[in-house]
Amino acid sequence: MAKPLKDHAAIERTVTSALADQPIIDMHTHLYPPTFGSAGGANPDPAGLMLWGVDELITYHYLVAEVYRVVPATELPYERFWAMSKAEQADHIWKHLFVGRSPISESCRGVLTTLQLLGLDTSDRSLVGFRKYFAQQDPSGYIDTVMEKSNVESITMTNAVFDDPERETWLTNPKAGDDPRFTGVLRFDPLLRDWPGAAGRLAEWGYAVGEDLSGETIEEGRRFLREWIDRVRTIYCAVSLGPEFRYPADGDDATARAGQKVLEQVVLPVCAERGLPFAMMIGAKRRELVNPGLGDAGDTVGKSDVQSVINLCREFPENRFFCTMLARENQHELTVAARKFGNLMVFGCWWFLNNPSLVEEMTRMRTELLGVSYIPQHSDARVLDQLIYKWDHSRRVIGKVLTDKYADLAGTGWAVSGEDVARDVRLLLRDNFATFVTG
Ligand code: FIX
Ligand code: ZN
Repeated sequence: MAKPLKDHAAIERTVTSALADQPIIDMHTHLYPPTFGSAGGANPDPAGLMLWGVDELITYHYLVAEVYRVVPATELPYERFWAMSKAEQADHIWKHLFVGRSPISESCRGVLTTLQLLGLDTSDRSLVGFRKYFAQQDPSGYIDTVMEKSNVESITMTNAVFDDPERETWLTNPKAGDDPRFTGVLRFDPLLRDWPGAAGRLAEWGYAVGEDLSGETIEEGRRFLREWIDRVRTIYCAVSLGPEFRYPADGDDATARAGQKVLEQVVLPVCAERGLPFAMMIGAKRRELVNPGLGDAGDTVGKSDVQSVINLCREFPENRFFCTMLARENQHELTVAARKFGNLMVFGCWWFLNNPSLVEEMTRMRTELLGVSYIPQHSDARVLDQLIYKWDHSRRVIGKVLTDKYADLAGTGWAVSGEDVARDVRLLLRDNFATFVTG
């Protein structure tokens, strides 16, 4: 019989080391291997999709939004900011969010956690030394450094097939995704959010589809998905859906009705046929409705409809669904929905929820309602180095919650052992995902 953990301090030590020692599968990022072009280091490719280094960290769209709160567009027009070099943008953000004010927001703190855990001197308020360090790094070797420091064993990409640079990379270099440290996820938002636009693109690409979904459209849509699932070697398929997403769709909205038909007759059948989960990330209100001048920073959050997720899980029992919602207000109802369906796996504290106060609230609630049968976090990293801070910060909060929960458990007289904790942490940080993906 394994030795039971006696007191709160022993439990805390055990939980902290179990989390630190557990390699993570990061199930949702926007990261890429060097085959997609490296935008950092000594010879940056400005068109490269592999973002890394201090200037990319500082110009992450979360910080762009925050700097525009202190230097408004009336003072610095968006077009002027976007015309700056990456280093000039970083200098502007560093001056106003780090030197001119304390960098205590989660996004600012994250930059400093990353630099600190890389062993750099974060008491230095100049960027010169940091830039010198990154200029000396080799992109591929640096990926190993970041994965080792964050203890991430596998990085899941977001391969958005309707984004031209992404699609062209795959078509010109079939080996683009061969880096064993990365796995592919086929992302196709327009298929469900804007079928008329998507149909036009597919037709350009040689698929005999029609906006009216007639003729061979359904079969050709399935061919498109199958071909890209194979090219990307995708481990699940994904979309981001707005807060207005409903299943079934609102009868008056022709585009939404078309999206529903594509979901029912193309996406879910192909996912089921290939045994792939379908991930729905719901609640992002895109920048066109908010503030397009901010670019990726221009999106916001809206409350979504959990009943639509319930309807899908019930009506498609042969499909497996990942789901995360962006609004704090949706979290309790979505977590309760996960108690009703074994084919629903809730995951992550997405985007505007990835802050210690909300990660703690969500992780406590999920653990109390679901035990260890959920996926507490994904990084959503867009800049490689962010893996270091996003996982350091998340491990700390998840550790706080698990320590309390195991202490409560020990209080019942149940013998909590280090082996039990390590097993549960392995489920939370890796095996719940790995098992759900293979089905
Ligand atoms: O749709 C998504 O995958 C979102 O995560 C992104 O669009 C968003 O910009 C982001 O990176 C949030 O963290
Ligand atoms: Zn994302």
